[in-house]
Amino acid sequence: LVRKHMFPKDFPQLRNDTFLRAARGEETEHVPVWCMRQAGRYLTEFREFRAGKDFFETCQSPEACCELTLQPLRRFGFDAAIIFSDILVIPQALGMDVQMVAGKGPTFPEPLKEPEDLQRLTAKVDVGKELGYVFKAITLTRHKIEGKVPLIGFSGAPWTLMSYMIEGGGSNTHSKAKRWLYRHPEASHMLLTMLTDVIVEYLLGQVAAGAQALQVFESHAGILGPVHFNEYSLPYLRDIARRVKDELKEAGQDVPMIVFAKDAHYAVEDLSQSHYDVVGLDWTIDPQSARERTGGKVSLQGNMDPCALYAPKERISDIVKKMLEGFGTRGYIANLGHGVYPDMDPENVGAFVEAVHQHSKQMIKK
Ligand code: 1CP
Repeated sequence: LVRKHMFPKDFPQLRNDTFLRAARGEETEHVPVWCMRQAGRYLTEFREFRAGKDFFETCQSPEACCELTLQPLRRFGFDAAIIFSDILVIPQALGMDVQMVAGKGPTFPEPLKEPEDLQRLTAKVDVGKELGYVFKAITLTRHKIEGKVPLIGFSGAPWTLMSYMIEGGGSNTHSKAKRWLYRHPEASHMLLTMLTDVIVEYLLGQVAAGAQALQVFESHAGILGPVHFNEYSLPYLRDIARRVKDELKEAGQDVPMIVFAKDAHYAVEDLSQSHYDVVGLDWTIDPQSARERTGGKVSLQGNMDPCALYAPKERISDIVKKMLEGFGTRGYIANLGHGVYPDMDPENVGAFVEAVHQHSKQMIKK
């Protein structure tokens, strides 16, 4: 797929490859930093741009996605950008209706209820046709970013997408989706396999369009527990990385892949051996123990509590310093343990970015 779609697009030359080098475990002059949800409602310019527009229509406009991706880069010295989109574009590509309801979040009017409902899903998704708007957004953004920083593409992971498709939206217990795991294991694996096949093509299409790194979001890992994680999440995460990497290798490409399985601290060892270059961590795991448990085999990304950004700026600087000391400066990408909250003061996000750069430069010089 990459070979088929890859053609020279004359992208501007990359001027800051710190993030890519850290992902590969190479030396850097400072620790790179970006934030999950760095494009988001905490920015006034984001709220103004999004005002009155439908969320998924915004996702379908390459120009809008490009603008929203670039907004945080104009304010802060982030070392990477992540394409503005959403993980739920995949269920849409499979034929499901998803709406963004104000005050409620993403909503599926007709979620999957029983295994028979799998027949409603498109059996053979034409990824280029259904998700070509994301590829266009990536190509456009890669040009407009002018080589300032690398552009990250992303996808939701199979279990997380499955849980939305069955729950019909956000959930605390995920009990409807977990009911399938206990009651319909075969149908669950069938759905996870369908999703995996689409995700692999989707990620390869993003690279062909210009994505320079890929992150896979298993945001609902924590609800599973180790036994179910090993059966319903990890094999698919592994399969995605292996298939994407194999295909990229044949095309002579090497694009770092990040796996972020939120609240899956029990799985950190396994995740570090699942073909990803980087393991993203939430704040419930101690940096030093994460390093010890992953044995230097992968780079790590994370993991400051998003709420730590509510602290006064001097405190943020201290927290960042401790975090850097815990992870070390090599093979490390600073980030939050989850997305920036919508009520965050942008100045504190700026203080976080600056603290990472400042402290890490001093640590690396020594
Ligand atoms: O109107 C709005 O602006 C709504 C807020 C919003 C935004 C800014 C949503 C709705 N999605 C997004 C963009 C988005 N989503 C990005 C953009 C790039 C960036 O990070 O800057 C990304 C990477 C995502 C990925 C995403 N969407 C995840 C994985 C990351 C995570 O948060 O764990 C998940 C779980 C979603 C689903 C989703 N989309 C939006 C909301 C509010 C939710 C969560 C719903 C829930 O479970 O309650």
